[in-house]
Amino acid sequence: MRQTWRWFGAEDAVTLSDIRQAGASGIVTALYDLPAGTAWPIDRIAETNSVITQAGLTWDVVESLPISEAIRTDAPEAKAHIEAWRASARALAERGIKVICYNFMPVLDWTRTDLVYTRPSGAKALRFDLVDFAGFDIHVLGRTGAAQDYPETVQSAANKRAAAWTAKDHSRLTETILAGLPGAVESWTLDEFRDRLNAYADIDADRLRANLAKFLRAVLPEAESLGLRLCAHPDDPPWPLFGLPRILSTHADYQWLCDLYPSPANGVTLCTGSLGARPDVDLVEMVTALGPQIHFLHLRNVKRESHTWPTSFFEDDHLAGSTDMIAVISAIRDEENRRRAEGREDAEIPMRPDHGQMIIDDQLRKTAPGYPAIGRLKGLAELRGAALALGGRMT
Ligand SMILES: [Mn+2]
Repeated sequence: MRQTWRWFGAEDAVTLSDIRQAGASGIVTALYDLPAGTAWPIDRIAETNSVITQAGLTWDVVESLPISEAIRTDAPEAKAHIEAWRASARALAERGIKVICYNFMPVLDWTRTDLVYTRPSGAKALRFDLVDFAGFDIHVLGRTGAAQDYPETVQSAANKRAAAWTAKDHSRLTETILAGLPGAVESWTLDEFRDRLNAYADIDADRLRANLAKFLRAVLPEAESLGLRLCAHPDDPPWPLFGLPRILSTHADYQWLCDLYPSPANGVTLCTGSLGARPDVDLVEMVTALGPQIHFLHLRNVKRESHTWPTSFFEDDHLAGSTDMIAVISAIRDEENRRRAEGREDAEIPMRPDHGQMIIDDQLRKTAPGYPAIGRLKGLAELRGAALALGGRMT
């Protein structure tokens, strides 16, 4: 595996030097200040690339080249936004950046209810508490029909818990849950959020799939000719939230994606943390079945609290949690060996330790939720050790 690290640019409190010291050799970044639907200027790409290269690292993966809500909903601006996306992809290819991660989650990106869930050790983790989430949906947001989206036991626990919430609890939950929204967290109000949800009133999973297919058919032929490898990140958590459809949550969803347009350009970001929140996803089976299409790996481990979904979970240590990470790494090693035997130039799959707990000095340094320096360094070191012990290659 190629050891990469997500870097949020010059504003990131975790510097490129920190990243090298952690043992990573590749960078995963994007032009985060440009809104979805904007074509990325080639000089901005070149400038970022040069800062990374000067630090002795390489820009291996773009995460993400964002897909606008207009594209997801097939609104009138979709055509122009797809053209802008293609222009950005062309500009990236021209600078030699070939792996582009994207997601197709409506409105919300990843969603958690607690960003500082304290573990017995004192480490702080990200957590999704299903009862808190249901309580927020039913009683704070007050979404019509929300209650029936949850099992009865969850509904009644949520009703009981929400009855004791203060105004402070309401704003803490609102801020935390809306923190997964791309863009400025502070500027989102519940009313704006409701407007965003309303844009999907007529969009079910089938329509969302049709919109993804339309986008892919527009971008993949050119991406393929440029040697780009697009890779779709799974939904996080991998089930519908707030009545919104989600279409990249299971192995079958990914099989649909790969079958839609078989091409090296049409690939997968295998995020063991997102997919691992579902007990019916077998990650080793996914690595084996979709191996040739896996262009990017996010290794992270969640601890599920029930054997069904939806479920509460928290982000555990990289080698702990509900996913057998050693088995996943073995399957990845086999896929990389297969690629080497085939002579594929992308035999080493870029991998990043996806999230880490806040440990030691992380709690003194302001970083994006899930992206502290030392917690991720620890995760990367454990993953590297496991991969090497299993006979994998780490670059
Ligand atoms: Mn991920």
